[in-house]
Amino acid sequence: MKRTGMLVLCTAVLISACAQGPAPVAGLLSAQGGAGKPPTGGSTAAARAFLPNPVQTSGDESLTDAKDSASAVPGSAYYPVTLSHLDGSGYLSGDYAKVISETGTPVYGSGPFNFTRDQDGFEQIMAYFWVTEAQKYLQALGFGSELPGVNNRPQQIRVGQYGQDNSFQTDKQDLLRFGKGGVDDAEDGEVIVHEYGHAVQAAQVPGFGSNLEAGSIGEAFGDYLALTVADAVARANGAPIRTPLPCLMDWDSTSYTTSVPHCIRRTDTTKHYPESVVGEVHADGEIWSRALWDIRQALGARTADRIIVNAQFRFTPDVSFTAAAQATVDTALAMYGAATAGPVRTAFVNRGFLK
Ligand SMILES: [Ca+2]
Ligand SMILES: [Ca+2]
Ligand SMILES: [Ca+2]
Ligand SMILES: [Zn+2]
Repeated sequence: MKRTGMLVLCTAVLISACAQGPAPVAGLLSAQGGAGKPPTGGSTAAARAFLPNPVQTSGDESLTDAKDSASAVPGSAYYPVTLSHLDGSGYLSGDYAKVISETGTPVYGSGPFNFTRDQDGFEQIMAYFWVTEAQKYLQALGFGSELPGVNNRPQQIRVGQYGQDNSFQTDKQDLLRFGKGGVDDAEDGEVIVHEYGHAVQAAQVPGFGSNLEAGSIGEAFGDYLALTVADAVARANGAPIRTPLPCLMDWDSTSYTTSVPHCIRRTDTTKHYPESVVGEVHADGEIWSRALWDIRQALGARTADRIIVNAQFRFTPDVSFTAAAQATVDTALAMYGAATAGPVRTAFVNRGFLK
């Protein structure tokens, strides 16, 4: 998904999670493919992960990367989880996620995988876990059964080979890449799910995000999906939520933000269209994500998320804010009727997208 020049904005250190980046290296080689170890046959494995990150679960905004040291994060930040939908090869390859290359030795075996953050395997586990959980969340909403599927196939992932503080998705090769700048990007589940959000949209609308407004909707949806998936997964696994839910990437952003709480962006700003537009997709995305947040507050996560994701099938690659807002209202009306469409419309009117 190569966008026009004005939208390739993923170089600044502040833009840790991004839709775009340089074209990936050609010729994907699976590290697993040539390893030749025997299959383990297991479809699940025990592991430890951040849910979604150590700042959100501890509430400790003073945590810092300390050069990827294990001692920078307390052991209580690691939660026991179950990796699922593995293909039995013994590698991090399964129905919805496939780690195709990585820094260090590919994770292999039947588990338990109890890595710490200084070990390369930790980010591999995080990427596999969070991508798989995000797809499972979408399926639990009905996508792939009652509703059309959204990216319900093995999502290829590269972990830790991109040296900048940036992660991105490209639909050209259906690939997510996670960088290692500052806090390793794949140590924050909200970074991982944000990038997966781009893959979801690209699967729904090939080439999505070809202009400023559609690109902004893309960044907003990535943030929103990160928030709602992380909320559900944290609750399901007994992890506390000690930072504001609208605060994204609490851990990754400790590397490049000074104010507390550390957030790369938020979904509860007062930005308003058109006067808040600055012409940058991440910044302008905060206008859209506030509308999504308000829909969630009004309708609850499940109903809101079903509407928000289902509406995206109606988007075009260059959809405008106004057209996307109207499509979302129309989707709510078709799925649930006027009483539910009303609050959806109100959320977009309050942001200036609809009159
Ligand atoms: Ca690390
Ligand atoms: Ca980072
Ligand atoms: Ca967060
Ligand atoms: Zn992005």
